[in-house]
Amino acid sequence: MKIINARLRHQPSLFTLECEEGRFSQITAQDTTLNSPCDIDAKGQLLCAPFVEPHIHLDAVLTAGEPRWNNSGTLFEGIECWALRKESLTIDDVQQRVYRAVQLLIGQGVQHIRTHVDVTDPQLTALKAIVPLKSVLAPYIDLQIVAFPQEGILSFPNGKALMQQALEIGADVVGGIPHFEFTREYGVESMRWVMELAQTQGKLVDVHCDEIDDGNSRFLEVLATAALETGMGDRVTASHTVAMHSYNNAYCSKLFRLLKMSGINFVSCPTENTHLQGRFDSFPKRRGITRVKELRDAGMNVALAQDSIQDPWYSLGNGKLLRQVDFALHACHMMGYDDFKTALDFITDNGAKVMHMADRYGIEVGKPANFIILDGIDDVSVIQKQGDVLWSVREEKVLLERQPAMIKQQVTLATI
Ligand code: 17E
Ligand code: FE2
Repeated sequence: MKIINARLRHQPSLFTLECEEGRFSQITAQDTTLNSPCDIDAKGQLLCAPFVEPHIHLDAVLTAGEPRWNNSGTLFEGIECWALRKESLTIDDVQQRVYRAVQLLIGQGVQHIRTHVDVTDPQLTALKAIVPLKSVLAPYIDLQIVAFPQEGILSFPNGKALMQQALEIGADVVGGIPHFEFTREYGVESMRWVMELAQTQGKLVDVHCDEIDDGNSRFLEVLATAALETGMGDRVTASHTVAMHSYNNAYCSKLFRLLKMSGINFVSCPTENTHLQGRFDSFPKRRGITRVKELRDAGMNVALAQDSIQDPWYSLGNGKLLRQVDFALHACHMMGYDDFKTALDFITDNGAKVMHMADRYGIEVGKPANFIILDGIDDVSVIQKQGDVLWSVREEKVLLERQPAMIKQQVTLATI
């Protein structure tokens, strides 16, 4: 496969890319625009590595309102609604919804997905439905599965055994939810147990950590200390961490030293947590997003994610990660030109680091020929336009080609 007239991130010239046997074989700078035979003419648009969705709950997608709506908009009512919906899960129900959601994600340029799957279900139905999809969907996406104990590990009957069983069935990552355990002591113990399990089984860790507007929810320090002391480091991810929004600055300053030493990754879900958090506030209402800008500026790895597509926690969502970037830039005060220049990192390279697949990810000779072409010439213009994904290609196979929307008629105010 040959692609001409592509722009690459942070490069001034146009490039020709050649692929063989599913991998990039040559990447060469062009002096001028070419008009030669090719498979894809990128027409000067930005070619970059596919988008990464490092945190979504595929087991719950497209269940909003079933069997009832979340009226308060809190995380806790979401968990109640989901507990009701969980009772009627079947393998087919889960798989059909996953296919529909993954179709949406592919349509928005995503090729790498980490999904949390609730394992606080004695039957483990959702997990058993999703594990086989890893190989079924492999031609289109990479799928990583987190064993996620939605209702707790120590606070749910047989919680530990269910987590262990989930790993045997095929989960890749160990999850946790310390802020939802009955007591602080259970939360701390769950973190110790999760880290030990992951270490002995050679798994990654991704914890829903401090997803609560309680400045006293301080499990992040427990997780980061364990990551540091076990050497698990960047194999560990702290998701949500929204209590950090409510920590006082002095505590946060001390905490950042530990976070940096630990090397852990962060995932923030900006639309989800702005919606779920602040629900017990009157005015002013907290935005409920972790300190994305401050973590990034301190040199830590932060990725953005959607969390939900139309589920008991969040009734909107359409697979579009660029929406998360736009939202985070606003809500986290990252509206400087330098912020825009690297904004796509949040949904590309940073997510790839979270998923521990950086060695198979990126536009480089020898790596899999996976890429997207966006409507825009660089990060700044893609963010400004909210540019569509025009192509998505995986190991030389075209997953998506989109024609930009065409305006049939419009008044002209100026001729530029
Ligand atoms: N479960 C949870 O604990 N938190 C969330 N944000 C979602 C599910 C979507
Ligand atoms: Fe989540």
